[in-house]
Amino acid sequence: MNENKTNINSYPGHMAKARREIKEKIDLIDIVYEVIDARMPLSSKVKDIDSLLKDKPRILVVTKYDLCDKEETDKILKNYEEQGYSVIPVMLNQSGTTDKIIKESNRLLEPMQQLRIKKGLKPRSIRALVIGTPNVGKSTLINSLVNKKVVSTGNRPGVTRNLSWIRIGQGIELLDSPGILWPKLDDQYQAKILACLSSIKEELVDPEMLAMFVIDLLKRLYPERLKERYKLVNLDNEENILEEIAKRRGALKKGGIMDYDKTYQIILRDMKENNFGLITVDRLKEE
Ligand SMILES: Nc1nc2c(ncn2[C@@H]2O[C@H](COP(=O)(O)OP(=O)(O)OP(=O)(O)O)[C@@H](O)[C@H]2O)c(=O)[nH]1
Ligand SMILES: [Mg+2]
Repeated sequence: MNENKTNINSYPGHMAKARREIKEKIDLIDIVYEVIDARMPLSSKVKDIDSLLKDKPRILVVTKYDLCDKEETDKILKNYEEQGYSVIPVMLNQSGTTDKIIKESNRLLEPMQQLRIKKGLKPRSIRALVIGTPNVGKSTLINSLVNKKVVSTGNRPGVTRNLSWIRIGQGIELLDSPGILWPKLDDQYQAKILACLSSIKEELVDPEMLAMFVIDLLKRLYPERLKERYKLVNLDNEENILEEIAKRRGALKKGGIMDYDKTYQIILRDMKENNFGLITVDRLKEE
């Protein structure tokens, strides 16, 4: 357990187990669906998995595209494409957006099927592994591909606990996996981004630290949205910002004293529930 909550370090035992299981099963896999969240297309990408995934063909599935700032997200997706990734944005709150994934999988695996035909074998079902950080939408993606609720989902990290196979029609078998992080979250900026968009368990993070991080982030990237949400006149002083939010939202204790804890929770909830509008919190580094 993390003793110092202002320094986020979350690597529960089940994540190490998931990595081990993926390592054991990878040879059975034809293609990997690597899932990232469109609101944090850089931060939500699992680190250190290239060697784990060997040289399997991959599709970068970008979930929550309906929730992001498309202009900013598209810049990052273009960069991934330039690096050679096959990138497919999806809106899993709507139906029909995953058809492209099946088409692209068949296209990427055509050489494998051709090889089988040459050897006198029949083409076989494609086996796809779904992988990603916690809460990015891996299980929702599977339900959407299958077109019914076959695995549990929820807007919090750690919903899926085990690797499990799901057979769907359309010649594909899917392997759902629990969200994974990496042993040392040494990039604390990235850790905070993951935490404020629900990919790290709330209990592990200091609410004051994270709420102030959110204020700072929005001040930098979306100052107008921040002002608009809480009807703030200016963003000059953090203490004033907190006080204004507390007043507007009635986060006050007896005698009108400001309730800091409640104020932090309001800010964190607004972030998790997308109440600042369509936002993307990652930016490519300037050249
Ligand atoms: N609006 C919107 N919500 C989505 C989308 N994809 C996933 N979600 C929501 O994101 C939350 C997390 O989805 P899950 O499928 O449980 O995520 P997961 O990656 O399986 O999470 P773990 O199993 O906990 O690692 C749920 O509340 C989903 O409804 C999307 O494209 N758009
Ligand atoms: Mg899941």
